[in-house]
Amino acid sequence: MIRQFSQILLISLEKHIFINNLKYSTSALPRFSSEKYSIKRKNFGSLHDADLNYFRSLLSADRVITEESDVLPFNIDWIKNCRGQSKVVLKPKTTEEVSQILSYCNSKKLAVCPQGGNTGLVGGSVPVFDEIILHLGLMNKIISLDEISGALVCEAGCILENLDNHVREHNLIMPLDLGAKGSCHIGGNISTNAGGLRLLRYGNLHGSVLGIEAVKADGTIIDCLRTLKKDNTGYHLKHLFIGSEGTLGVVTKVAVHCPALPKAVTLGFFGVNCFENVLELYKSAKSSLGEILSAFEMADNGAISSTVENLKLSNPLGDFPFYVLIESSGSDEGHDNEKLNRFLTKEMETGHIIDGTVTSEPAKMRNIWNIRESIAGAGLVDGYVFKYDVSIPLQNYYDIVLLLRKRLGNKATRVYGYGHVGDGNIHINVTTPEYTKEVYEMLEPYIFEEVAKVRGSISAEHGVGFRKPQFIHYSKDETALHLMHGLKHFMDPNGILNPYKVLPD
Ligand code: FAD
Ligand code: 2HG
Ligand code: ZN
Repeated sequence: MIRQFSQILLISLEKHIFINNLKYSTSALPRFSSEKYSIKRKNFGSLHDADLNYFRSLLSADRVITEESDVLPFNIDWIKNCRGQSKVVLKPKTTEEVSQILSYCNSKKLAVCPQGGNTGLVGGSVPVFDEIILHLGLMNKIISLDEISGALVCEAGCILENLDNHVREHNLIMPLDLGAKGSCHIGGNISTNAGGLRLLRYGNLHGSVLGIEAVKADGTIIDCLRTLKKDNTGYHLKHLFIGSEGTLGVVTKVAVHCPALPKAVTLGFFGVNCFENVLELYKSAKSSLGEILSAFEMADNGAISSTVENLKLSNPLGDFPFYVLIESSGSDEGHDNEKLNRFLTKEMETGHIIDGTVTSEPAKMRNIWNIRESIAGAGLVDGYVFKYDVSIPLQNYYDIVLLLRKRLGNKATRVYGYGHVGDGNIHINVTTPEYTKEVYEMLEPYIFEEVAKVRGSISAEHGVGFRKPQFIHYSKDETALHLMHGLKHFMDPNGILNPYKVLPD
């Protein structure tokens, strides 16, 4: 029954405009991060003509970008919050070039900011002062794919969507998917330990990454590029580079395990009356769908409204306080549909689902995913967006949105929550016509204090970057921070790799 009904709803969805990968511009350039957040430049070397000449001799002139207008986009982050003052972008093509660049920079104490697709949401991908931008975009070769084991080996600058398209031709998929897939690099994904929409099913990158080649700050190439599932020979060094946001080394090649492409995928989008029912639905989806449950995402009314009002997407369902997106992926359509239909019938009877639409058609599924993935950019149309990405125990998951709405009152244009319920990860977006210190100070550290009260994490999947080092103690105790500082010092004694990021001074 739900299937017939969904056909009608999905016809109207087909008119949607795909907006993935579009950059949303605000009219004014952001202020320099160093001024906005009062940061003092550390004692690094400064770039001279002799340095540029060295880089030109190493890479050739066209891979040393110095024209101010060409460098500008590399200095500004995706949400137009952070802006660095770098004078040069270097575009290596090989690991050896990365090694030579770093060895040179280390000897001159020139600071370096590694950059992938520049879709990071915590300001980690752009410089703060005049760090040299090391852009990995030309290191984009696929090296090998083992169809039997599913091991993909490629360079760090490969775009995630290109990799996914490539492995799909061999009946495999990438173990991760995110709204930024058209721009983000696998090296950036690994460096941020990106989560995204498939984590519920395939786990995080600490499980999927089989091997890594990385270059240390002094230029040493660390070869941990194995494709083995099991390899307990000593310390698991690859994990140092997963999620360390370019502060411990530059990832140059990766080996990733790609699971089999599911033969039967079905996606449902549902209207739900209250957050308690979102949780009931999740509990029931886990037990009823079991191994075929591959995504369970939630968006509140404000999140979906922002895509409707700001991006002119049409919502196929009526107005609901909450929306849930459930995906099942399996290998036997008949068996999976039977399970799904039983689950949906039950959940409509219990009233956990009030309205919904279900489809297995690829184009229609893409349209539904598009609504979900567009939320990240929709808020930017309001002017400015403060973004928070936290893990909270599920029973407290949505409380923070209610608290913030009350606290901010009419100071915010919108306050909405959405995210990966299945992973206990909520994104809170607060939009305003422009950045103001007043709203900033109402949000921080308040939000982190609230998260710490329930022993949550102040950064679930986006990382710490430039924006959160001073708050990391809300989630990590002193002994852990001490060890992190020790590791950083050991790996990068001059501190040239992505300074001002991740660790507090
Ligand atoms: P960048 O933004 O360029 O860099 C991110 C960090 O990694 C920086 O600290 C940078 O210095 C470092 N870095 C990049 N490449 C390397 C390298 N080769 N070696 C060493 N360090 C490097 N994140 C999620 O986790 N889940 C999501 O669902 C999700 N959805 C998103 C949706 C949208 C629309 C956007 C804009 C972002 C989203 N993100 C999400 C955040 C972001 O896309 C991810 O963090 C992504 O993994 C960053 O990849 P990138 O190549 O753009 O890296
Ligand atoms: C998502 O899940 C991303 O859509 C982006 O992690 C979250 O922009 C955000 O707040
Ligand atoms: Zn997310």
